[in-house]
Order: sequence, then structure tokens, then C-alpha cells
Amino acid sequence: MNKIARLSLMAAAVMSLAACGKQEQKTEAAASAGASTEAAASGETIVKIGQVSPMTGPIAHLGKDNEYGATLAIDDLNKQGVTIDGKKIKFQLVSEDDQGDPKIGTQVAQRLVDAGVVGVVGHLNSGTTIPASKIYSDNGLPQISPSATNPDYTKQGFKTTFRVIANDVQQGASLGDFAVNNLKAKNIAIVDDRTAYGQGLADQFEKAVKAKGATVSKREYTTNSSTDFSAILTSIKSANPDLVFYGGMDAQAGPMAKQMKKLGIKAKLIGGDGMQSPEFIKLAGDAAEGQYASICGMPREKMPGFADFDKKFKAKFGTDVQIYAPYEYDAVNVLVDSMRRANSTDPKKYLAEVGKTDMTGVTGKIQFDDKGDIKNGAVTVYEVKDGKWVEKATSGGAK
Ligand code: ABU
Repeated sequence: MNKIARLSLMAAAVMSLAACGKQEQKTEAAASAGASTEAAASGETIVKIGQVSPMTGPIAHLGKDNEYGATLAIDDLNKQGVTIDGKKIKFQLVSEDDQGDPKIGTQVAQRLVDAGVVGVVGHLNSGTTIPASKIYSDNGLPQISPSATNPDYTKQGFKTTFRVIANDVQQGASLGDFAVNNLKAKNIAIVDDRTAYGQGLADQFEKAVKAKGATVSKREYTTNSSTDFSAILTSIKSANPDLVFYGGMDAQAGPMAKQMKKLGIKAKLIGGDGMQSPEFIKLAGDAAEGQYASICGMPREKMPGFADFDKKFKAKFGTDVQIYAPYEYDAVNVLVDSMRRANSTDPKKYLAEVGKTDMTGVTGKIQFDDKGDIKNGAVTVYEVKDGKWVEKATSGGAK
């Protein structure tokens, strides 16, 4: 080899080493900025998916349940192996705690955008999901809530908002129908927690029962951090209702059922999806028996993938599914299914595919209407019998 050739080889080697160094720097910088990047060792491309729920506070058990659902979905996808646009993808969950607080909800939404997530599953509460949705919309990020049921979420005209459960227009109507037609309630008291979810659902329920001829003799209010309801329950007792409706979450509904029993209120308690959890039964103790609550989906027993999901969930996390974990699992899969169809993990390219989703998940058939609401959403009412939630009636659902 002549001198010129040797010098050229040495120069090429130096340039190649420099390029490697640069690539490593770029990878580290991108990783610290949170952007999607090559995983140095395996050659996989890391794609980040955000999830937000309250993981501290009174409904932390529900927030963890959502996070577990997303974790299971990501683990399953990574085990299966997903290749998009010729790249082997490794999905990574970026989980945030919004504490169920609308202000913190928008702060963590911005943090997820800055972290470079390509889509978001969440938030849990309507009160956080709605304000955060503007941030995701402004940044073109698909957002799928597994649990927020306030109808306003999908009414804002954003192209990025989706939910995989029925909303409170459907839920309020189904609960109202069940209260009047099945339970034969005529004199109803209503309590709500003044949140976007609790108040919104209570309004829908009130409209539905009044339309069916029932009387609402009391309308009382509490908060989503209260645990003592003696004053409002004493006022309700004086109206002698045959049914009490609660718009709010299990953390309040459990103690409320207990305190109703203690005060000698004979009326049944009924509520929406926020109280249909094992936690409600635990908190209410023997006062849980005979109480009612709905879920915004088909009965779990009839969900195509629930039995298998439930087994995997218990084996991995050593705890029962609370409420939304299977919907969270499906929401992650809707995002990834859309990426596959678009052959891209870039939200600019795969967002259009989310609205065209047509898949069967753990919870059933998932298709979206023009606003991003699930088509043919079902609502199922359950009753606590022998310490377990038992299906009583289902309305809607895909044919
Ligand atoms: N859907 C009940 C719990 C979440 C929410 O909508 O606030």
C-alpha cells in the first residue's frame, strides 16, 4: 500500500471514530431530551408513549390500575416485537401523576410533550382530561382516554381526542332508565362531587329520571376529597327517598354507603363507573351489599379478552383489576395499531389512522365516530351480591 493509500485509510478510520462519537452524543442528547431515539445496544428504536392518571391522592388505586393496564400493553407489544417502517420498535411508557388536579394535569401534559412522547393514554379524570386535551391538540398528539366520560371532552373540535368507553350522555340515560324501570324509583335524591365528571353525570341522570316521571326531591353536593357525609345524608333522610344517586368516585361512594347504613337510610345507592370497583366494596364493607353502579362498556364477563387479561394482570401485579385497566390496555393498542397502519410512529403521519381504527380489543370492538367517541358504546349496570359486582342490565354495544 502506498503512502497516499495509507493516509486515506487512516483519515477514514479517524472520521468513522468521530462519527461514532457524534452518534453516541446525539443518542444521549436525544435520550435526555426524551425524544424517540435508537437504543444503542440492541439497534431498536425507542418510541415513547405517555400515560397520565392520579397516582397520589384519594383515587391513587385507580391511577395505578390505569398505569398497570398501559404497562401490560407495552410489555406484550415489546414481547411480540413490533416493526414499523423497517425499524424494530421498543415501546417505552412515560408515566405521569396529575393528582386528579386540572392545573397539574396541564403541567404534566406539557412535560409529556417536552419528553417527546408520540401519543398519550389518559388522563383518568374528565376534569384533567379536558384542559390537557388542548395541549395535546396544539402539539398534534393523539390522546385516548380510557376513562374520562364527560361528553365535552370530544366536543371541542380537536382532531386528537378519542375515548374507548361510552360517555355520560349514554351512561346517565342508562342509569336513569334502570332506576325508574328496573328499580321502580319514584322519589330520588342526588349527590355529586362538583367535578366535571360527578356533576355532569348527575345532571344527565336527573334529566333522564325526570323525563321518565320520577321526582328529584333533594340535590346535594360534596367534594372529591370529602369523607364525612353526615350533614347531607341527614338532609336526604328527611326527604325519605327510595333511591340515592351519587355522581363521583369510589373513594367517596364507599364511605357514603357506610354512613347511609349507619343513619338508617333504607334507600339503595346507585352511581356511575367511578364507583364500580373492588375498592368501593372494601370501603363500604357490609353496606356495599345491594348497591348499584354502572360501567361504560360491555359486561366484563362478555368482553372478548377480559378473562385472559385478568389472569395476566393478577399474575404480574398481584392485585385485582379496579376499573379502567383493560380500557387503558386497549387504548395503547389503538395507538400502536394506528402506527402500524400508517407505517410510521410520527404523530403527524399516524394521527389520521387513529380515527379509522377498526379493531377488537380486550374490551370489545373499537371504532370511533367523527368526534372520537367510541361507536356503539355499551353501558352495563351491576349490583353488589355476596361481596361481588354482578351484572344486572346492559344497553347499547356493537351488534
Ligand atoms: N368516568 C368516571 C371517572 C373519570 C372521569 O370521567 O372523571
